[in-house]
Amino acid sequence: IGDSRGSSGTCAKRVLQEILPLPATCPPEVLGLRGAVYILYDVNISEGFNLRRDVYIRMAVFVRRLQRRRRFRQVRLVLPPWPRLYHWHSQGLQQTGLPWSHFFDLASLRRYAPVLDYEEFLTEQRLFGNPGAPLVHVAHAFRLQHYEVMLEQGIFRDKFERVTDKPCSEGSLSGGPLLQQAELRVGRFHWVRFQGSAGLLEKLLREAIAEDTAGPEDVDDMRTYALLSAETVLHDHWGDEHFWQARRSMRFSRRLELVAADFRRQALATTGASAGVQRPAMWELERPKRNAKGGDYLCAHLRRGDFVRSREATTPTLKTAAQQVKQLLRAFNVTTVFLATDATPYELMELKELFYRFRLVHFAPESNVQRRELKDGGVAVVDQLVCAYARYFVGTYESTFTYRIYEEREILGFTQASTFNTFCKALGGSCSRNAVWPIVW
Ligand code: GFB
Repeated sequence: IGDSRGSSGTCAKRVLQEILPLPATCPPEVLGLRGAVYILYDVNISEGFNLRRDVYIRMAVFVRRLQRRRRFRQVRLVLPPWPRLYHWHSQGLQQTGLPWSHFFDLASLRRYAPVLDYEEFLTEQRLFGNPGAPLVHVAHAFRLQHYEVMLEQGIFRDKFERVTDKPCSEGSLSGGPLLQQAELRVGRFHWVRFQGSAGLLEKLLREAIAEDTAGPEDVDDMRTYALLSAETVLHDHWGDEHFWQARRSMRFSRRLELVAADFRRQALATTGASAGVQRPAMWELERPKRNAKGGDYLCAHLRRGDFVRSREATTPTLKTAAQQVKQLLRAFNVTTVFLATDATPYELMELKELFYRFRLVHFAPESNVQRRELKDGGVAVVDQLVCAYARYFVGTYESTFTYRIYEEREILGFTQASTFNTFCKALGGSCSRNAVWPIVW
């Protein structure tokens, strides 16, 4: 922020101390926000937590690259508050509009890409965008949608096309306020057919900026854009080192890590050291390795819920899943299985009976206070973090929840054979397997 002498320094110090209102002499350049471009994004409401994590990576890799361009040196990716997701069933919990800091270590994310939690964005807007204004102006909102026909003469081309472009009267959109945030007001709204990777978004943004910028003096203004249905955008290069850097930077929040570590120690007698997992304090210090051993337990991620109906052909019954796990327990000469699942309490009881003679461990918050603190999303993260340290892991076919556990174990240094395993519909017979996407350093 510079030195603390003079009016700018004083002003910066006051911002840091969060003393409001700011003096009129505190311009955006004090915090290096001149010409800042804020990118808001959201994901179709029906998408689950773990696909949203993948969409984040697409956006983070894009924004990190964009930052290298002169015009976008001050770009910031605004993390969309988590809406109440379809899979978060528990009643009586406040599960709407959760910040990313609830789940992730923002300092770690920020060492990869310039991201802001939504509240941080609002603070910057209120301090420097239009101080005192209750509403935040979003210059353009783009709702992305797929082309009806993807291939042109058999070829997939990166392209986009604005279908409609209209001013938003009173800034409102059909279907409610942008990102469910009442203070956002949209200048122009566009439907955009979009096909291609995140890099193509730069062109879309440049076009919008060029339309908004009346003259060179405008270039320093702060501007905000929104990309809606961002899941339409593809990775620039899926699974390359940039993907993995962004993925490694997605460390979970310290609080969730601690809950998982306590549980692993108490219920499964496993610590990082006993599992042969050394995790540096910062993701940047991680190095390739394949020597993690894992705790004295296997982990099974058994996806139930909507999968039982919508993926009946590939999702095992409770009985056939239990048969497969018991076979693994015998093969590894291990007696404990940790079960991560979205099964109903009734299904869980049935599973416990099926594991008669073995030890079945399942994580549940130890009190209502902890349940309120973690919420459904936090409980699911703890499940993932416990599976990440298991001797052997088996997951559900085509579940992104399972895929994120594969990735976590790749980062922690497990062998591929102990990680990339998939439940079969039944023991024996043909079996669809998940793809193997090993880590790239
Ligand atoms: O994460 P997710 O997108 O994975 O959605 P899929 C599944 C959600 O269900 C998780 C809960 O985010 C959790 O809230 N859940 C699933 C679990 N497994 C567990 C578990 O082991 N423990 C806990 N605590 N919670 C997608 C869906 O699911 O599959 C889409 O999001 C769609 O709606 C698609 O159905 C086919 O990839 O498994």
